[in-house]
Amino acid sequence: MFENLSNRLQAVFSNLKKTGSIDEAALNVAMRDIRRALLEADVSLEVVKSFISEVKEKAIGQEIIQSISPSQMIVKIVNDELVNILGKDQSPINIEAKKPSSFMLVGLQGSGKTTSIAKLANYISNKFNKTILLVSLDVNRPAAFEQLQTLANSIDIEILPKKENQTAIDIAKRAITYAKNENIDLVLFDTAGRTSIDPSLMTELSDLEKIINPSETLLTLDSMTGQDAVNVAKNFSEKISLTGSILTRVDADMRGGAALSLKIVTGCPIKFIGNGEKINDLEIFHPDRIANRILDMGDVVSLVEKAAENIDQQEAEKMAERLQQGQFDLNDLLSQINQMKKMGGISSMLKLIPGMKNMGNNNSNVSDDAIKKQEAIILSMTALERRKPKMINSSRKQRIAKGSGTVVSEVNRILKQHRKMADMMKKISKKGMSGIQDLGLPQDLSQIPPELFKK
Ligand SMILES: Nc1nc2c(ncn2[C@@H]2O[C@H](COP(=O)(O)OP(=O)(O)O)[C@@H](O)[C@H]2O)c(=O)[nH]1
Ligand SMILES: [Mg+2]
Repeated sequence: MFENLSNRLQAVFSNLKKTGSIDEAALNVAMRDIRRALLEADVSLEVVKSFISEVKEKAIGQEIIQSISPSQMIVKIVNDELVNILGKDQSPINIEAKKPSSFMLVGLQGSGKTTSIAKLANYISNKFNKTILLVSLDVNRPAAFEQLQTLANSIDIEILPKKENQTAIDIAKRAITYAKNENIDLVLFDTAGRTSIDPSLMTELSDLEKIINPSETLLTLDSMTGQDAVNVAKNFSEKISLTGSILTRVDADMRGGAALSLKIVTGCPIKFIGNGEKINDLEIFHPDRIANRILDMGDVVSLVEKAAENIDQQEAEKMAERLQQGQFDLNDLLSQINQMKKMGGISSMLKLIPGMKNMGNNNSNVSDDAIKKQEAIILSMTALERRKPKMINSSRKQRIAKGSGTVVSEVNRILKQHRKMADMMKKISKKGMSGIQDLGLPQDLSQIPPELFKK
């Protein structure tokens, strides 16, 4: 999978590298080539558009990091955006504690349901040591049961025996009762498919969903069908509550467009990929590893990550120096908020100030909403206001509140917080640590701006 895309993207980067410095024209050429490469990989147009605009925006707004070349920076941006559209984090499967827990596999005929059920059963029984029951609910297709039975035997996993003239609903009920009696951990239901999206199939599946109450409803999709797979996924996700998908036949798919489009178009994460016909040909879907496979530039990506960490460190040290000198204006508060976001809490920052190493506590949880608000408030101030907060009178406060979508009391709160922190910094810089006691403030410095630490 992804061979062509991979080659195309690498060509784009080697061209960029030759260009040396990257101006807007060079960036536009690169973006045009990336767009073409994605479209040729059969990535959905919607996804291509958002991909390009994200990458472009980030490339333009990017702070310059010395020691990193612009083309390396763009590799990193493209990498991050690939991870992003692939779904960011790996989505684990949800095997509930209750017994039995159930998974339902759905999808069109021939998409790989039965094969994937067996692969999944094999994976889960090996990895989680669970007792598993396989159930075939496909009563339409001749030999559907036998196909699953052969697979079940080959991996030594139990299958619910066949009973003539039962409907899918009857079988599902029988399976649940059986699993309860036999103390089975997990029941995997293989459902019937159709050659195309069909209302009667959807009705059957949603009836089954009610009876089975699955903790995972996984849609199998043939990745070779590209954008058709994405449309199928869209259709299914409108009718039943999917928890994820299994993309099959990626071993035969040269383009990879479905993988790159699915998450954004359907909102549903890819959980596994099937990369062959054999029982072990199932892979957990890791967006970062797949992105790495596509770009094949892992060394550049980690180089840029390291350099960015260094920059954060340098910024934090600069700030610590200012704090020590008792300078602390709203710009400092703003960059402190930013640092906190990156570094995970004020405690990690205070560690950089001599004598404060032990002041940090566990309060490193930063509420995103509170932080966003505080940021918005400070950003709505003029440069002068940020340097001289004292000049912020009530009409200015009103303007700032309006500009940041907050209310005056919230502006007041952050000004008060800033004053407290600035006072404290001044005391500390004059008197060292004993200054803290003088202020009657809690020893625990990280409690100073409480809004920042609400969970
Ligand atoms: N190459 C390859 N073939 C697969 C994969 N998954 C399923 N198949 C094949 O696709 C065909 C249909 O699969 P099946 O599980 O019967 O589909 P179902 O109708 O959805 O149950 C079978 O021949 C499988 O061997 C895969 O990941 N890679
Ligand atoms: Mg089948």
